[in-house]
Amino acid sequence: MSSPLFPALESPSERVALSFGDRSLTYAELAHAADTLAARIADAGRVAVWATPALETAVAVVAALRAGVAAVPLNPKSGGKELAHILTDSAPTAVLAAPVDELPPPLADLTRIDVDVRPTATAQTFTKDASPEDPALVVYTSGTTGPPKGAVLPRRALATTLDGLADAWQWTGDDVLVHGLPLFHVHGLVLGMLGPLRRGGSVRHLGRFSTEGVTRELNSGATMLFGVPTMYHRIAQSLPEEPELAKALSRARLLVSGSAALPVHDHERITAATGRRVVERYGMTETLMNTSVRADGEPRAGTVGGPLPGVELRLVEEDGTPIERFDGETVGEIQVRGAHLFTGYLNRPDATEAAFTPDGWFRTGDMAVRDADGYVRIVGRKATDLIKSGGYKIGAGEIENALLEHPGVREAAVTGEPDADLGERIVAWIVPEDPQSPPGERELADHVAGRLAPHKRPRVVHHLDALPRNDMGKIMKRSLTADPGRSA
Ligand code: MCA
Ligand code: AMP
Repeated sequence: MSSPLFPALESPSERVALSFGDRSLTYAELAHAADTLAARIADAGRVAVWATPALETAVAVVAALRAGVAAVPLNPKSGGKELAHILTDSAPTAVLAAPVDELPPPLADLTRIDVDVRPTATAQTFTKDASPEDPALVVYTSGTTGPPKGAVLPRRALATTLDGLADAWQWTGDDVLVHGLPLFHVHGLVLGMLGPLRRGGSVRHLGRFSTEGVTRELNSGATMLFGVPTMYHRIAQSLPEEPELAKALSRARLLVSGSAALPVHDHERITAATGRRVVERYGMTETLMNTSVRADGEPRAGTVGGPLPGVELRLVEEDGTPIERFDGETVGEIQVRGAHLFTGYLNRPDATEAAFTPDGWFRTGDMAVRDADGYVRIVGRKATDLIKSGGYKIGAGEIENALLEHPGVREAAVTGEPDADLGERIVAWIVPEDPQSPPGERELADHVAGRLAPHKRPRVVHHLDALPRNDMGKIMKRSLTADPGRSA
């Protein structure tokens, strides 16, 4: 029999496993709730999970994993178009949701299973002998063009990445993690929720991120904080006015940032106010975690540390030749190999094949250099059409397609520009159908937010007479730069 993903659920204790505000579950309660649900969904094939930041989401995902059934976490703020795509593509047999959740129309045709976090039925243990290669999760992630693709993450990838992080961070069952990350992406769900459960530790979810919540939890026993750079930026901004926040952070055993680069200025402000250094790790939906600065290693702002246990990492030239130099200046694409990788994109053998080299290395598209000691510094991305905003990866093409569906839009191009809070903000360049009454910024933002998701909405809209194109008719995005004279 393969080893269980959550050893602490095999002989569950009265220790608190999860809490969301004043709602919490011990390991014994979690085992009871998850196994009762697991028995119900054991033959479901694949289930969707309405991934609100609530106990029910955690119970639903743990139940699916116990039942050996793949779970597809859904962003509850997904717009109709995005949701319809994910449902058609992943074809779940049921959706798991909290009894209080109202589900939007695209989910109406699906069998709904309410998640009961305190079932009255007699406790029963449910374990299925799932294989390490069986899919555990299907997580949707944006590419440069087209709708999001479902990355199929097998059980061994989850186990490999969480055990690699445990090694790098000396992460144990004594740790209490606090975070306010969404539960429909790898960062919040795999690292932030399944991570503590695999260690037999605790997680306290803030519901939504706030510096007050971070202060409260770190001052009352939490030992670790996970966040995206936008959250650490907001912490750095708040430190001068919130002395309690500085005290709380200085108590933490480990502060971890990921999903995008944390600017050195924010690293420095946090260290100056708290004496603590934020540790960065680097990952991707398809690869889970690749590198991290170790808890006992030298923290160096601007680097993401070295490869985690079990991860092979190389930099390659444009033509695929591996770069052997560790000189801190030769830039190459990061490629990775190992048991932490996904198995492929659901229903997209073409995209899966393109993502790997013939000898099995995954092409991340991230460009980096390596220092003499192997620390990786990410310096950019191959594709300019991928935008990282608030830690979310957003494809320009997906937003352009949504904008083109607005009747007032004739042509559209989307770019990212630097933003102190979000890292990058989404900028839309629009040629209106009627230059006399172009659609406004708010109208276009609502249009995109309603179809895709609010984090994909443009934050700035520029109106143009025509998009700059080269002789081949291709839009020259690099020449789209803010010119106050033509701003909407
Ligand atoms: C605003 N809102 C709207 C509209 N405008 N709703 C509908 N229509 C509109 N036009 C709502 C938003 O939904 C949001 O609601 C609120 O108004 C504020 O919006 P926004 O400014 O976008 O949010 P924010 O508060 O600034 O969010 C910042 C954030 C967020 C909290 C940092 O970006 C975030 O949670 N980021 C985490 C991303 C993440 O986990 N990425 C991991 C993927 P409400 O406040 O109710 O939501 S990467 C990954 O997994 C890899 C493996 C890795 O390495 O980690
Ligand atoms: P996603 O596809 O949403 O999982 O995002 C993965 C991408 O986030 C990676 O390919 C990187 O570009 C970026 N990323 C994640 N962690 C970091 C980090 N610590 N520093 C810089 N970029 C990061």
